Amino acid sequence: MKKVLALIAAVGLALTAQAAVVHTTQHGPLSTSFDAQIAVNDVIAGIIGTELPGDLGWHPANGDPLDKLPAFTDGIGIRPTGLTGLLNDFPPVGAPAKIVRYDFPTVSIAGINILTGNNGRDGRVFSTTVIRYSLDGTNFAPLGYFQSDPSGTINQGTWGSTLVSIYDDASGTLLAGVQSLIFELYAVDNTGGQMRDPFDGINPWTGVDDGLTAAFVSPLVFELDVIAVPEPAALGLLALGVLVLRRR
Ligand SMILES: [Ca+2]
Ligand SMILES: [Ca+2]
Ligand SMILES: [Ca+2]
Repeated sequence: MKKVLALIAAVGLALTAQAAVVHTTQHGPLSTSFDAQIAVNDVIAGIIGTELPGDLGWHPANGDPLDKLPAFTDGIGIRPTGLTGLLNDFPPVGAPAKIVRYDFPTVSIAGINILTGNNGRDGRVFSTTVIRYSLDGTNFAPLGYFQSDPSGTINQGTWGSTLVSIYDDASGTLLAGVQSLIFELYAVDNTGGQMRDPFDGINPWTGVDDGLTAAFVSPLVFELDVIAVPEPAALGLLALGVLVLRRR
């Protein structure tokens, strides 16, 4: 019996290994273009994250408390201040500008969305994020490195927002049994509206040198959405709803 279980576990691991974590990027012309897609009842909705050692606080211009940690999970996009979620510039090369942790009751996650943007429609609309997850609240493993656009992409007046969606291309479950996430949010730009990775030389996540000096201008992070896998009960209701619709 133990051998069978071990075999099942091994097959499960093999299947998991084949599935790939991927991300897609959408851009909108306005800073508000994706407001209707912001999740309001997601896993971390309303949770105030914990800033971890190495966190660089906020851009000096970002002075409204509601534009800081609460903004990441308040279910709305850019606020009238125009400075919502603006991270600090000039992080050390290779280091994030902000490191924030979220803890929640154990859940399976279907996807993670990162919404950034700027009324100024410049390089601050991009995002680069490393996400780590924990099944026990203590030990963390990397989910991956997610750069919204290829290095060298230039935004000068075209895009006001960026929605990065992270999911598993072979499963409705991105992460099972998770109780903590860490978001490491990096600088993205060089003041010229040009997306760059946060490294000089080889990017340790991609293995590629983008040939550009490290980004030092940080994004405005409007929202972090962590979407749970629908509960079986909800799926049942959904199926029932489909049945009812079909009968009509
Ligand atoms: Ca928000
Ligand atoms: Ca949300
Ligand atoms: Ca570089």
